[in-house]
Amino acid sequence: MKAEKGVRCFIHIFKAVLASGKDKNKPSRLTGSSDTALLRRLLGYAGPYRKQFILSALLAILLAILGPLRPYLVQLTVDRYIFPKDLHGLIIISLISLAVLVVESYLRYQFLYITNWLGQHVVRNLRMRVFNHTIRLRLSYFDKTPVGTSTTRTINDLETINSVFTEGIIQIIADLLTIIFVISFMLYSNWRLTLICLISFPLILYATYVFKEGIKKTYQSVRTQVALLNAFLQERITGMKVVQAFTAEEREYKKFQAINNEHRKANIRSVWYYSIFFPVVEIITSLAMALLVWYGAKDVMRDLATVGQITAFILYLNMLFRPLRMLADKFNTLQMGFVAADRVFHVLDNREMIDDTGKQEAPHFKGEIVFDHIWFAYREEDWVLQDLHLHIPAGETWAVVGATGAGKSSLINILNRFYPIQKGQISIDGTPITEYDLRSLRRQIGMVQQDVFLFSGSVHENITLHNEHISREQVIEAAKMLGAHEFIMQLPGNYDYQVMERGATLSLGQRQLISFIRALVYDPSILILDEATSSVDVETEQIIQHAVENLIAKRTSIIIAHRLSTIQHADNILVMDKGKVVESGNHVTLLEKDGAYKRLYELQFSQPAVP
Ligand code: DUT
Ligand code: MG
Repeated sequence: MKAEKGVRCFIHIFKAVLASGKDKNKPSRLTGSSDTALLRRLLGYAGPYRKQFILSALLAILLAILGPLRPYLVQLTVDRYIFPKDLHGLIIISLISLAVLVVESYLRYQFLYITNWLGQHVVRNLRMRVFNHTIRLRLSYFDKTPVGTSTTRTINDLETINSVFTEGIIQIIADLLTIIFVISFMLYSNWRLTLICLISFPLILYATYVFKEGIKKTYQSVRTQVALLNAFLQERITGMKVVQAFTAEEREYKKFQAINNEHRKANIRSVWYYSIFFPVVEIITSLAMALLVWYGAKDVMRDLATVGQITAFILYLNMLFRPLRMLADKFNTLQMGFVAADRVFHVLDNREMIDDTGKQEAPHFKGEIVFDHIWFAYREEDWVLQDLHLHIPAGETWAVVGATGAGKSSLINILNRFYPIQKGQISIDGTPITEYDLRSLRRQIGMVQQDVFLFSGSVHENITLHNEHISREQVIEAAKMLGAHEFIMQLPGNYDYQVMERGATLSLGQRQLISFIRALVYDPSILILDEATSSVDVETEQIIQHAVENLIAKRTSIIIAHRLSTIQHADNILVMDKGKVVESGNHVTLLEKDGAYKRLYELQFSQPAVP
């Protein structure tokens, strides 16, 4: 409870400080939260480490007191021991000064270590939370969020938040306390000299303010430029084949050059602020010192000050101006931390979660699937499936054919709930799919997707997806069944062959085979194949065909195919067009119908020979 009080106290101080730094050009907040709300939320994440937080705050206070103590000791040394020529006392006070220095250094080490430790722990927790949240978001979130954005949120933005803890909050408090204590010590020693020193204070405050505002703007543009650079590079590297095939290197190079120029300009602007600010501060500090020595010397002559005090005040001046200079930087760090925190919280607050309220554990299905007047759109009212009504009896194999973009893949996207449907209901074995526990539902639906994705890692890991319950034997068995065992055995390292990112070191057909094995090892009760063999050669396709016949014999299956040869034995064939089923029946009845299916069939098989 004490910790909470302490935190509240800090927030209070901050409210005042931050309110003074508000400006109109602040980047718009995604969550609409104020700085204090963001800070409170961030500090909430430090909750488990409140001991460390309090300790670092205590250390900050101790250091703020110890700092000004040293110049004070110098003053005593000069006035009480050097001028009166007290050698014995001089040795003692030197030893005390040394002890203070050692203690201060040790405390500073502890302070730096703890604040960084704290920052790293908070950021680690927060990062895990962001990732955990991100992998639970609906696919529609990823459809509209660039990959780069999600990466930036979990990596760069969190790094920036780290600096709120390591260079932000506590350090600013420490600096403010240092300034307060230094001025108190100065006033206590000699108020006339103090006032002389503070004459230059408004000047330095103004310079700091100008610097802070300027650097903030340039920081923001640097960050924007970095993000642009990242996005550009990432996309070009992924699409390198297209760039090179269409000899677009020169044009891409020019574009890259333009972005780089902007990046350079933004950086140079921030460098400019630094290079002007530090000399200016240097000049003001020197002026303040000159004033101090000038008036101080006169005061010494009039016995209003001592030489020791002047020596101490020169040290005080440095102690006063250094934290001031740093404060400007730290406020920017804090501001950037808030901007980053705001973005990260925006992700965390995103409620586009997969609605996972189903409680019922999905059993090994018999496999009766009913699509009951389904209406579905990826984007509002832009119907991809319209009033779709299907009744697939348990154990049957249904095929779906139709033009590109007809909605075939969408049909299965909604079956395992990648996307929510707008109207109607889908049920399996008589229970709406929304009532099943999502994970158990998906485990029962084996799916070979149209676009195969492999992760970097071994072939084995790509098949099991790190599920330790699947043994190497099971994997090999499934691979043999699909006729993929031979090709895997020819890879260096066989099942431990390292697949590069996105499966770059394998052919498309080989990748399809691996994703096929992936679907099989889970022994699902419903099997869905979306163009699963579109890229393998005819011979391999026949082997798979044979395997598939065994597989589908004991479970409900939906097979999407462009090559009609693979689906002729299906119990029922649906011909889809523009989100609707336009024909349905088995191969023979559909041919008799002399409709869309017949036309497709003739196009593929009985093309008149080209003369
Ligand atoms: N669509 C989207 N967002 C997606 C996927 C598809 O808007 O994430 C649209 C594009 C298309 C329609 O839905 O107009 C149907 O796409 P689907 O992928 O279902 O088509 P398909 O029948 O599987 O086509 P293909 O044979 O090319 O795989
Ligand atoms: Mg498709």
